[in-house]
Amino acid sequence: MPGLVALVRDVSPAIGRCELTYLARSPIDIGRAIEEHNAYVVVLESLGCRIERLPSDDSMPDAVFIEDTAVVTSALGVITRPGAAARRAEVHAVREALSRYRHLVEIEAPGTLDGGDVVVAGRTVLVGRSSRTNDEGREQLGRALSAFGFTTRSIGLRDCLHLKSAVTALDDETLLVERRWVDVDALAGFDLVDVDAAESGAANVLRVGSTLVHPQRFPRTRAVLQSRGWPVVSVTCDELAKAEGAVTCCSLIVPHA
Ligand code: CIR
Repeated sequence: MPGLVALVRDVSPAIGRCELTYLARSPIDIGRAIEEHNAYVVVLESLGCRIERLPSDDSMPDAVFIEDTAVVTSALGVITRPGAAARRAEVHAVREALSRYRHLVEIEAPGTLDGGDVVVAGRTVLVGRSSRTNDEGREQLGRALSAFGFTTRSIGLRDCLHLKSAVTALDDETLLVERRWVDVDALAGFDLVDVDAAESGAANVLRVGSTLVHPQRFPRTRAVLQSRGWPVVSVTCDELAKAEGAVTCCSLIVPHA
């Protein structure tokens, strides 16, 4: 029977030195960050994922945000070249783990691409024009995936780190959006569900099968999703949010035969 693997990575003891773009640095309680991350992993397990947990160390402050190191589609895995030079060594362990489930290609210099900038919805791949992902990285991804029938669209962003801060897929036709942060005209053809206007940051939702994993601190947007029939499981990710992380960034969900 087809299953799901969730690749996750431990919280680094050096997470206090994480990359920051929009937030001022504030102290991260590592014990609480680890507890939150463990609880997130338990939720993924409860949704049917087999967990593969990679270690981290103090040379990789942002390693827990494993999403940025790869893009996983049904056809292919793409190992990224993260836009933050300090994060590039994170890809090695992920390459090794993912190679057991997918044929892999790599984004090569001078291309940069963060997995957080890539939303796969059906056969459409939305790629954010962020400070982490450049034209060359986007084009390399588009070329690799076009061979498998995927169409790539470039999406303009503002005021947020990654495309997935502003847009995630609820299903193959429907996107959850924070329209203040994204060029919605570029999302033509999709059904759009808006986050609650009081909840900036609530557009980052993780799909696991048909269930949505969403931060508990956004109850109004959760109510919107539930009123439209989506099952939602809430998780706490307040400490990792101080490192500009959210729910999608802490796993790579890999369907496998
Ligand atoms: C960074 O700036 O790279 C990390 N501190 C946060 C990355 C979050 N990644 C994601 O949302 N995909």
